[in-house]
Amino acid sequence: MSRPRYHLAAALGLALVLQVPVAAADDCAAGFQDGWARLPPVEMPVLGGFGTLHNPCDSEMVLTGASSPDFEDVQVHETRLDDGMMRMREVGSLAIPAGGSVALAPGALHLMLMRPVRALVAGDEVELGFEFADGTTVSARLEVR
Ligand SMILES: [Cu+2]
Repeated sequence: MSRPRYHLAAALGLALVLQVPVAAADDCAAGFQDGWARLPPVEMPVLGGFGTLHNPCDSEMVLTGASSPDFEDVQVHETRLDDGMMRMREVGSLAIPAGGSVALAPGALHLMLMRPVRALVAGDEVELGFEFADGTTVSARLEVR
């Protein structure tokens, strides 16, 4: 009975290894973790998207945009307190320092997932592709909550 368990552990271990960003200079890539999307409290065609962007590389990475097959449009937004009002505005690009990370969180920097192409309920997963200034892309999954 221990053999199947060993194989399962090996498979899980491999899956974990594959999710760790490779820090080698040649194929260094950004990563995105703990992704989730928040259903609006009232029926609106927009969800907030959150998670943490990681840059394990030796140089700054600049996020230039994101897209999703599950939404007609995805924007990167920041939330600012402006004359006592919380306002959001689109951010054209977002720098992630070398070896650093940037959190996308409610009330701060976030993704605006606009006009879902299908009805979404809590527990669904949506796909996202981040695009960086160096031409690389990083795909991610966000859990709908
Ligand atoms: Cu927004």
